[in-house]
Amino acid sequence: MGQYRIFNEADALVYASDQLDFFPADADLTATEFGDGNLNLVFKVTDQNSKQSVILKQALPYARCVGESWPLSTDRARIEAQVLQIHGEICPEHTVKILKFDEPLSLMAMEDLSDHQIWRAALIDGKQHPNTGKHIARYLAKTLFYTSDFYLDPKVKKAKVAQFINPDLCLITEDLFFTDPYREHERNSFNALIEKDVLALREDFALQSKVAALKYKFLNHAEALLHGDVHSGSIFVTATSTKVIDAEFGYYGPIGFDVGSPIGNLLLNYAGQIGLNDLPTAKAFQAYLCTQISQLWQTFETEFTRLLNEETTDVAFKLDEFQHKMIQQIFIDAIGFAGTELIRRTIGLAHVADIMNIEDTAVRAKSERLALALGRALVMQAEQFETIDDVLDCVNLVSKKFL
Ligand code: SR1
Ligand code: MG
Repeated sequence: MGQYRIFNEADALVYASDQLDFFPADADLTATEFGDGNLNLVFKVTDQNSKQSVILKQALPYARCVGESWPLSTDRARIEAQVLQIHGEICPEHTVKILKFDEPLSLMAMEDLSDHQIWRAALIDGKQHPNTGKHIARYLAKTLFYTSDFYLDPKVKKAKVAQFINPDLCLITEDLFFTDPYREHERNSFNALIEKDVLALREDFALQSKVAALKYKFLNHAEALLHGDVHSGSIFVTATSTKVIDAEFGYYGPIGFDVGSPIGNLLLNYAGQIGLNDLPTAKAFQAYLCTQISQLWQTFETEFTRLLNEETTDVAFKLDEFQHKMIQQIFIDAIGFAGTELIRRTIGLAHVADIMNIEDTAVRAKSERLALALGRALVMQAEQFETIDDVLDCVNLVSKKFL
C-alpha cells in the first residue's frame, strides 16, 4: 500500500513480491510492462523457477493512447476491480479472477490468462472457437440479470447504481460512440478514401436521430451493472474456456449495450474478412461469425428468459407478457448499439485491427464502407427486426453489394 505513483517494472516486481500472497519466498521474479490498450499500464510478473505468473494493472491519471492532455480519473480502477469482483461472484466461469485491489495505487492483481488468446486476435488469425458466443451469452445473461431490479432488493440496487457512477469513462463512450463520428472532431480519424462516406453520415439526420435516442438511453437507463466494453479485445479464449477482462467502463446502464458490443465486434471482423482473405476463406469465416452472433443472441435470450421465469423476485415483474416485451426491447437496443460500434470503430478515435490490418488502403476502404453500411442498417432497422435471423439476412443482403 502507499500513495499513488506511476509504477515501472521494478515497482511491479517489488509489489508482487512484497504485497501479494502469490509467489514463494525463493521466487526468481521478472517483470515486463506489455500493455497495448488505450488507457492503462499492464505488467506481467513471472517466477522464472516455477513459471507461475500474475498480472498487475494500474490506471494512469490520463488516457495512455493520447497522453497527459486527456486527464482521466483513476477511480476507474476501483470500478473495474469491483465490477469484476461482482461479476466473478455471479459468473466465475467467465470472469477473470481478481486477486487483490490496492485503492491508493489504483492497482489490481489478477490471474494471468496467457494460456488463452484474445478473441479479436483469434478472429483475425481465422481461428474458430465454436463455444465462445454461447459462453459470452451466459456471462451477459447472468451478470446483467443478477445486478438488475429483476433480482436485487430495490434499495440495494440503488446503492449499487451510486457505487458505480463512472462519469469519466461514460463520457468517453457518450462522445466516441454517439457524438464524434457524426460531426467534425479532432479525435476522429479515417481513411482518406472514405471521406465521401464520412461526409454523408454528417448529413444523415435520420440516422443521427436514431443514434441520439441510443445515446439518451445510454445516459438514462440504469438497468443493470454493465461491463461497459465487451468488445472482442476484452475476451480471452481457448478451445474450451472464455474469460472476460477489462471492466473499467462498468456502470449501471441499458442491458442492450453490453449485448450489442460483442455483436458489433463480430461484424467488424465480418467486414474485415473481404480485405483480409481470399473470397472463399472470407465467406467461410463470415458464416462462422454469423453462427456466433446467432448463438450469442439465442443463448442470451434462452438464459435471460429462464432467469426471469425462475429467479425474478419482484412480483410485479412476474408477468409473461411484460417479460417477453423486455426481451424484445433488449434485442432492439442491442442491435442499435451494435450498429453504433461498427460506425465509431471505423471513423472515430478507436479503430480495430480486424480492419486496420488491411494494409492496402483501397482494399481497406471496401471493408470500411461495408462496416459503415452494416452499422447504418442495424441502427436504422433495429425496431423492424423480429429475430436474429432477420438481422443476419440484412447483414448478408448489405454485404452482397460489396463483393
Ligand atoms: C480512449 S479509450 C478508447 C476506447 O478503448 C476502450 O476499449 C473503449 O472501447 C473506448 O471507447
Ligand atoms: Mg479496455
